[in-house]
Amino acid sequence: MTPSQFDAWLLSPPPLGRPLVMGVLNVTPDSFSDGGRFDSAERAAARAEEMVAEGADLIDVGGESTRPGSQPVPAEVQINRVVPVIAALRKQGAPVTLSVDTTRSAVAEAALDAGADIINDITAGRDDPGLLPLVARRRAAVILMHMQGTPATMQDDPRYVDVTREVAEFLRQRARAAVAEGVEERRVLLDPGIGFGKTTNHNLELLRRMTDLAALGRPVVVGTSRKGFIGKVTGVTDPAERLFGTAATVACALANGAAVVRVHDVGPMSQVARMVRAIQTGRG
Ligand code: HH2
Repeated sequence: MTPSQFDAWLLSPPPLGRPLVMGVLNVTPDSFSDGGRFDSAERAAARAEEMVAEGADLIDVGGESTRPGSQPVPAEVQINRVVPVIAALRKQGAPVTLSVDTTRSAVAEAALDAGADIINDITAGRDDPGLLPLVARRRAAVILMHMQGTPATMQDDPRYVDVTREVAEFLRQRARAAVAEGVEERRVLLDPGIGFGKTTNHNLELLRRMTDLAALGRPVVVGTSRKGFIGKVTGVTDPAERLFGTAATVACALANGAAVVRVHDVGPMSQVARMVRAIQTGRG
């Protein structure tokens, strides 16, 4: 999907339009499931091209692992990792919309300069006060994600009274904050942050009650791919082997109103997305 097609999609996301598949491209040495695989810009760009051929509408390029227990990566290091990949993809003219997974405005700005379209901020603009004003100035799109705590400590003892209600309320407030900073409302996407300060049961409940998040009126992005709670439920310890568990979560999220699924296994999950859509619309 080209950036202008994505812009048009923002005006009619699901349930009117089709759901999108976002491919994960971690240019990091230490990501939990694909760390170290794409350690040069050429290799990473080739993987992105492969994901587009497999059906990715969007590619999310990240230069910082945020797995439980991880530490922040300096902005210069993130820039050196993500900018060459974004620049290479733009030079090759890949028909894809590019997102950058960062909480730092310096990284976001360098990525936008290189041709990124979306800023994916797992702190929803809370880490760096310059991030939302930058998104507003550049008329970019932004993904605002919920997280309890920080990656270093978030899985220590996450607690909620009503996880879906609390996540929904947080996302509503952060969307309002983004708009107050000048971000156009139609360019705001929301994400419950599966696995970010949540137990297995919290994650399962969020998937079950996804309709409550879709009711916020903005496209909901969901990232369950290969995550630990799938291993807990299925007993599959190797993240790369969690394909079927991931497929179940993707189908469930989409059936319950999610608009974008963020996945590593783009080919299989594109099939899942197409199948769910066919069931929903009654058109094969
Ligand atoms: N999950 C991860 C990273 N970024 N962004 C959004 N919006 N939603 C998510 O669920 C999400 C995210 C973690 O997964 P991954 O990138 O595969 O691993 P790591 O953080 O170890 O690089």
